[in-house]
Amino acid sequence: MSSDYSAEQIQILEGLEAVRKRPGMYIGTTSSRGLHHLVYEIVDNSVDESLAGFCTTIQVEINEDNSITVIDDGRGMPIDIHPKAGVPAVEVIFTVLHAGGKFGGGAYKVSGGLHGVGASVVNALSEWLEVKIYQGGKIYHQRYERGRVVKPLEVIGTCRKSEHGSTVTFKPDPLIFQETTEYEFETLKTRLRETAFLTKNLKIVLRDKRGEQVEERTFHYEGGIKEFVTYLNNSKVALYPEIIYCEGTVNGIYVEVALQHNDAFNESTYSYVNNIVTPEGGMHLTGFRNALTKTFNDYARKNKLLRDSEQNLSGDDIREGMTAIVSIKIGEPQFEGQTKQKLGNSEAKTAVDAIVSEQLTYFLEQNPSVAKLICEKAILAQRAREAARKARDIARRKTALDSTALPGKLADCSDKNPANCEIFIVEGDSAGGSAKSARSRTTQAILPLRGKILNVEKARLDKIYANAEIKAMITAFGTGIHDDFDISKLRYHKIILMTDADVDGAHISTLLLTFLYRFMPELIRQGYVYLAQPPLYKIEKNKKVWYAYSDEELNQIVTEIGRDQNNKIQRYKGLGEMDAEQLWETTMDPEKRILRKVLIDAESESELDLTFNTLMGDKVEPRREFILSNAKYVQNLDL
Ligand code: TSJ
Repeated sequence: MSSDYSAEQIQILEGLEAVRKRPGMYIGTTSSRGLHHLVYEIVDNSVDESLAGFCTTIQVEINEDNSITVIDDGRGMPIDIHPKAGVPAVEVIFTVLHAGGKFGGGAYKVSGGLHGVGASVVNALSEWLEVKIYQGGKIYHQRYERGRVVKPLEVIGTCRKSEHGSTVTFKPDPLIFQETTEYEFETLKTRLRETAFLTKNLKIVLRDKRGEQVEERTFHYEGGIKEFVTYLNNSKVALYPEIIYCEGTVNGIYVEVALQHNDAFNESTYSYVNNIVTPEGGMHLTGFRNALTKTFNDYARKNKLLRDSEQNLSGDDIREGMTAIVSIKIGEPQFEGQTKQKLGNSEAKTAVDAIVSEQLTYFLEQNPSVAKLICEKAILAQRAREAARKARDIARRKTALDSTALPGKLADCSDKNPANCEIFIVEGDSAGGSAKSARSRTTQAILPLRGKILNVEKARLDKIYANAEIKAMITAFGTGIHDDFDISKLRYHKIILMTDADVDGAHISTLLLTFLYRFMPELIRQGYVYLAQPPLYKIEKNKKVWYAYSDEELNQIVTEIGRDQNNKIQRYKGLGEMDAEQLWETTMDPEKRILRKVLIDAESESELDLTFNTLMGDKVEPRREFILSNAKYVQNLDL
């Protein structure tokens, strides 16, 4: 990182009015997510200071009024006068869009949020913002309102000469964040924990000062991403105790990789560039995968774990049950793809490949028992994959001969345009029957499933493909699966999971979501998956009927119609208690029903992955913890 930073490096590009006019362009959205983005944009600056080697602790405070204070013990933002602007550099950083060497070829920013826009955008979108700088025995202060300077930079006090750092407090503008200006402790906690994992030795403290008593969490991981892998594997049974770790710099690219296998079957690899998650991977991930496949095959052959007559292990075989973090730091990252989340720099591939190949080879030679465990697991995976392929081939040949390839239990709709069509996945044959008579036949298809569906977190591929309920869903959706998956063949643009509003129903929804998330994540990512919302209560009074979908709503209705003995209140325990007409009216009629869309927050996919294996994995203790803390992966949506 450059050390002779000066005000000159800051380029002036554009005014902040544009940011207030079109905030979405700069932070993506003004929803709760955008609100939280502001914090990350500020914190990222302190993380950069830590990466540069000058900052050890970052404190983030949620204040009583939902303003945020970020405190670091770095060098303190520069206060020298900017030669062109004639004002202190800190003022330029806060008032000029794109201020920062990032856009002028310097190195002011290394990490950065999804949009990498920085301090001036946060300032523009804040009702007010105050900065304090501790430097050379003095405390400097400046205040802004909606992006404009209201107080010039001035010295407001003294501090010890040895004291140094930057403190920023901002209050998000309610005129911009109209949906909500309330911060969620859990959301900040997840993100800051991830940041701490990715920045070895950096201590991050999160403090919520809103309640009666202050809630505080500290994240400080000396092991960095090694501890991240341990954390992600916490709800699983590790195949070996070691975390395999590779680290080094090639051509200015700093590479860090940590991995460990567990006894389950899913791969969980998360890749980062300059601390930003890259959900679509890119060159760094490709380099990692190439090195992994090559190194393990070389090792297995050399040590006769794989006979000459046997096929090479595939990348998928080696990555079965693997949890890995790939993190690189690169000077000028180039992001590609539709969402600009895929790393395009080909030199990153070379760098990761070189470091992992060399250090993994060494690790395997030093740890032959671990190497053997991984190779044996991969060989089993290879056999299961082969068996699954045969099963699929047979299934494919069958369907080719069979004229009605669709599953027998499916009551299909007549419209053939997927955009108009929906499929209800219904728990139980009896509810399936009601749904079949209730539905609108042109656009609504019904697929009843019998009882509990297979937990795909605990089963191998061959068993999964042999499962009748899963086969029925795959053929009904029409998309195929894994390598054959083709979203353009999807036969319904709404996949609606309809289960009882009780614990068993919730369990079945979770199993179904787990299957969809693991095997057809694109369906969720592209917003095709929904949860039906059946009513919890039916209220009858003087021949009039109301339905309530929550306890609050029940209360509200009863308050409105008056509390007396004429009220007949029925608690629905399952879909089966409703007749076809009621089911249509309350849960299926597109005009009246409530659907909840299932969403994956790309930025926190590691948390979601953890959610699924915590819920569906083997260990009981983490599962209970999860249910108590009850993370969210669905969003309410009226349709
Ligand atoms: F976002 C922000 F800009 F408002 C902000 C920046 C917020 C917070 C809480 C901290 C920071 C920040 C910036 N912390 N540390 C720094 N460091 C510098 O700006 C800095 C200081 C000195 C030098 C140098 O070369 O002497 C270079 C830099 C980048």
